[in-house]
Amino acid sequence: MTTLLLHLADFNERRWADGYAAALPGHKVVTRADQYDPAEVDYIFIWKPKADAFDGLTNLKAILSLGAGVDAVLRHPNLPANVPVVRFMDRSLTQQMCDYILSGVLAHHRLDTRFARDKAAKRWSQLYPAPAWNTTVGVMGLGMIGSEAIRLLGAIGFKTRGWARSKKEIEGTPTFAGPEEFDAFLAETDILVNVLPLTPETHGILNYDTVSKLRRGGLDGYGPALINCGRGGHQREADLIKALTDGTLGSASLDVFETEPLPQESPLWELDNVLFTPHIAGASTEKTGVAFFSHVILDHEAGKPLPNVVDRSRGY
Ligand code: NDP
Ligand code: OXD
Repeated sequence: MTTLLLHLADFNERRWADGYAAALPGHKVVTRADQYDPAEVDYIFIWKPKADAFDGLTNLKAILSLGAGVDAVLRHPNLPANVPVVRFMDRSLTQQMCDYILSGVLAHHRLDTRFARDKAAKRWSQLYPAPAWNTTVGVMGLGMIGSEAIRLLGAIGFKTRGWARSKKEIEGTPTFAGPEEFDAFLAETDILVNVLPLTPETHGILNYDTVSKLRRGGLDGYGPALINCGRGGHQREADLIKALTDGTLGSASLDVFETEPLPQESPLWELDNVLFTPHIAGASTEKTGVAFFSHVILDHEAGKPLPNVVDRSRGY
């Protein structure tokens, strides 16, 4: 009998287990609280794996990651070698991420933090934000999320440009590839959106030097702006605080942080030009997660290849 083990750091494993049991009749679904033989486990479904996550799992066929970003999985010291890692990704997660990006782009383009400051000061100060086509949004990461965000941003009038590891062809959007084209990508960007995976190459990429290279003078003089919904490890928070304070950055939307939850003493809580969310830009629900991975398991048992397999050498 096929056995699926659930290892979900801060989620209710029992509820997910009930969902899987209903979707996978004839399978054994266990949680860490149950009695089971680790050597019998075929699949492990994980989120933020703890140190002992893979102990004794000698016959694993696949590691199923609830997170679309697999940085925490790949840096696990006891990650079994040669077992494929499959990451979650579906239309609803992509759409949620795009909803977050679009709302952030519109907020910065419409100078929301500038008007919020005026409101706090009871200041009536009219200024009419320019139309969307005056603003260029540069998207870092042109995978599932970044490419769809570019399509949707273009549809509501924004100019777009994109940056990835390899060259892409996107109609109507100039694209840039690799470190050698990074500065050219930044130079005409008014709102920088980060949806990269966190890898050794992208760690700390949102630093003072990067944001200093963004176009100045856009967003009616209140830019440039940054939106980070990739990972907290992408941003150097001390640099961003400096940039948001000295005017190098006009405003930012941050969904992810170097340390989560964001520590109480972080100055980011106080900055009135930062739109804050607690890592909720996108997520899978029990419904979407169980639907996706139960199909993965059933298809794999029927001999079909695993989808969304992570390339461990690239880190995503
Ligand atoms: P994909 O794997 O589909 O796409 C990743 C993109 O990043 C690719 O275009 C890739 O380039 C590019 N990339 C990777 N490394 C580099 C590099 N060194 N330099 C330049 N470009 C690079 O990922 P998704 O779009 O599905 O997701 C992206 C990330 O979003 C996830 O890894 C996760 O961290 C984050 N996320 C955050 C959520 C939240 O709630 N805040 C929810 C879901 C995801 P190439 O195309 O050339 O390979
Ligand atoms: C993810 C996330 O990577 O929610 O899926 O951050």
